[in-house]
Amino acid sequence: KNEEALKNVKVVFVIGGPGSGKGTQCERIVNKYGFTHLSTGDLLRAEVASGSERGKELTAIMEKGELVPLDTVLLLLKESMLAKAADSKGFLIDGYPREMEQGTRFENEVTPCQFALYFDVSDETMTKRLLGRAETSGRVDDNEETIKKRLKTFHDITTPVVEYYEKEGKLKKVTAEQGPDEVFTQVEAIFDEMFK
Ligand code: B4P
Repeated sequence: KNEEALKNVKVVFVIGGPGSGKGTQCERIVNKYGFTHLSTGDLLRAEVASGSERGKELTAIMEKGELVPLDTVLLLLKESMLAKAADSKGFLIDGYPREMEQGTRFENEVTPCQFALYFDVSDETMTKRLLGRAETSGRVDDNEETIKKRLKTFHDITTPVVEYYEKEGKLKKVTAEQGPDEVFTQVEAIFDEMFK
């Protein structure tokens, strides 16, 4: 029954390295196009903040810049989608899929994505942004050492996901080096085209 409720929802995956601007752009997409934003990073941090036993394990993984186990992420994601499905016109799934199996499992068990939005940025720019955010974020993973590991995880494990959706003809790439306004102009062109 649960699966039924999610079968016809529209889903856009949002992929990009750490600090590529996913969260920032998703906020703007929600304001203009009315999608429901679900960030797997935010869901995991909420789980940590709840103080649960599972949360403690998650902190240790995130501090190392590694990926949280697939089943944990997928379960959190499905739960929040179900809670919001009734009044959602579509979901922006931010920070997911980060590994091949996350994509295939989701598309088999929930629904295929409309497309994957990819924010392409240099390591140098991502590092600069994250170090900037580190001054105020209080996040366990916004420090130089963890940022290096997050970038490595991205290149080793997430790049094949990007290549997969490109091959499928479902990748929409945005060059995200410039400021939020310039990046959003590219995002708008994609959403206007896809959902006109
Ligand atoms: P996330 O929360 O997804 O963190 P992130 O990749 O750093 O992206 P975030 O959204 O925070 O940053 P953004 O680019 O928007 O993941 C954290 C950790 O959670 C992962 O390392 C992993 O351990 C775990 N995790 C999450 N999802 C998982 C999954 N699916 N499977 C397994 N594990 C998972 O912004 C960064 C900064 O840049 C901000 O300060 C922003 O203001 C600034 N900025 C953005 N755009 C800009 C622009 N155009 N110009 C200048 N600054 C900009």
